[in-house]
Amino acid sequence: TRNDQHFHFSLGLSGAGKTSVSFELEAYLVSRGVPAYGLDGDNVRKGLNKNLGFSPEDREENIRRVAEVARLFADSGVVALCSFVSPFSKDREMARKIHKESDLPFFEVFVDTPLNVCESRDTKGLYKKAREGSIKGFTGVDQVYEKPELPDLVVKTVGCTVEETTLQVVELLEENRVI
Ligand code: GGZ
Ligand code: DAT
Repeated sequence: TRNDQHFHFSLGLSGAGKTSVSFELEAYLVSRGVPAYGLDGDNVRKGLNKNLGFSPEDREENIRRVAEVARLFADSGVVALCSFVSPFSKDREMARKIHKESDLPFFEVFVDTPLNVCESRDTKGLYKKAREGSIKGFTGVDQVYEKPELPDLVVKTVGCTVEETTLQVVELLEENRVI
């Protein structure tokens, strides 16, 4: 059916919890027989997008390619769960447009974790490097993060577990009869 063709886009700062939630959601969907696959910086930027960095232009191209790949996944019946910082509103609009033009459901989920929390998690030690100046153009430190104005869902990660946050996304998909 067309119902299992959809695209889920979660965005937020580095360390916000996008990948944790996406992977938990992937496991949840797959255990219920819904084919799903998580795309994120770790599996996309090392291969398909290895020629791209973090300038605004490269981030735009990163998101454009991810959206096109997600569209192909959706076409094949696999739910694409994409977790990218995607700091620029116009790039998120482009990803939405790519899906709307193919009549594919698109859900933008903002993982709204405050910068100071992301920085205290510093899961990969990148904030420390950005503060020291050894990484330039780091989102939230010396490059802008444009907060989503009208996401389909906003989830918090402070004071709740990965499972609890993921359930909020599951509810969004249920409300929209995707699952
Ligand atoms: C932001 C960076 C940067 C810079 C490396 N700015 O915690 P992470 O490690 O896994 O998430 C970040 C990831 C961001 O890649 P995306 O493809 O999601 O970015 S975008 O959507 O903006 O194209 C972080 C790491 O890569 N990283 N340098 N300068 N994040
Ligand atoms: P991102 O992909 O946004 O860079 P991540 O998933 O790699 O973030 O790291 C998020 C960290 O936060 C990870 O160590 C798990 C932790 N965390 C704590 N509570 C969370 C929640 N409710 N949802 C997601 N992550 C949470």
